[in-house]
Amino acid sequence: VKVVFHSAGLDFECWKRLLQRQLPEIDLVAWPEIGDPRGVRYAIVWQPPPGLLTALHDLEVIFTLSAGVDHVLDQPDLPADLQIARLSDAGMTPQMVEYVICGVLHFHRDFDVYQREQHHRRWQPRPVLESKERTVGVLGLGVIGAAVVDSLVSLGFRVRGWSRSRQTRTGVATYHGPDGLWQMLAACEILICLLPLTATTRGMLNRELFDALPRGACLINCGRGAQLVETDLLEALDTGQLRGALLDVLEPEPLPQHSPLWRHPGVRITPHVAAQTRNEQSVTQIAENICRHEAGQALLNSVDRDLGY
Ligand code: NDP
Ligand code: OXD
Repeated sequence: VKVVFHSAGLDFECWKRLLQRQLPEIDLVAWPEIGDPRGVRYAIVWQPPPGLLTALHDLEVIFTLSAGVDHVLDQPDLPADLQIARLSDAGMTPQMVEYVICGVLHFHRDFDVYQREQHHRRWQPRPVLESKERTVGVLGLGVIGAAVVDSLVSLGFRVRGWSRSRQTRTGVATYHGPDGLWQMLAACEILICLLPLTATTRGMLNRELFDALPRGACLINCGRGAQLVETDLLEALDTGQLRGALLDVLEPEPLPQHSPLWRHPGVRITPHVAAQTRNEQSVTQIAENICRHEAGQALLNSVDRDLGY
């Protein structure tokens, strides 16, 4: 069974070794040196390059090397009947928990304020709020969002969470659907986005949403850059409606040199590193799914193309 692989950032030889250890009959080939494309039924990709989808006529399943699948669904030449399976967790969840907790504590304990004070050689202690006096909201209660809200609850924060369908989590006030969003936002002093990029979530971190937060709220975006309207963020920071933003995902990536976000005092940026997939766990999920597909069984973590995630 020939499987095409494309990822700019991952070690192909390592992937080949790990996949063949689990499925010796797999011939993993790196795009574009794939030889005859006929009969290739599987591709494993992060950001498919132009031409890949049209060259592989016999493709049945595309496995993304990521939790988010926007980079595949955005492809104009994506065949309507192609199945897509994503990675779920794949070692990312504990990393995202660390990242978000780091960001929440950064704002909760005023590190952003003291960084600016230090710059001006000012010594100005502020009262320390207890975590139970702080409301944190999480957009997205999926595999990653659920673990994040649990960890915030364990630190004592007042936690609110939002999803598309109704979800319940111990210690979390949950909201769902468009109406639920506006109810939830009113109290969120720190808002974290862990949503997939879909037609509905694109551009939703915008002025209207920022205005629905308490004045001086903070934003942490770990979903996708295209969920954020950059000009609205800059305006909200400049008027003080938002106090600060920590952005791990940007649009486009890498962030262009001329972007005002690089130098804005209210913005901290990391280069899409909140959570990285672990090779062993990713290979195991994909190998299992190949076996399931070969046996005529439904794929795990398959993407609902209508919902976009
Ligand atoms: P899941 O599919 O498990 O969870 C998605 C969550 O978003 C679900 O709770 C879902 O609701 C909710 N959701 C989707 N659409 C809407 C909507 N229109 N309105 C309200 N809620 C919505 O995904 P993961 O938790 O695995 O990953 C989430 C995203 O995090 C990825 O798509 C990716 O963009 C991003 N990510 C970023 C990383 C980074 O390093 N920065 C690393 C990994 C992921 P419901 O529960 O009802 O289905
Ligand atoms: C992902 C990501 O979606 O790394 O897996 O952003």
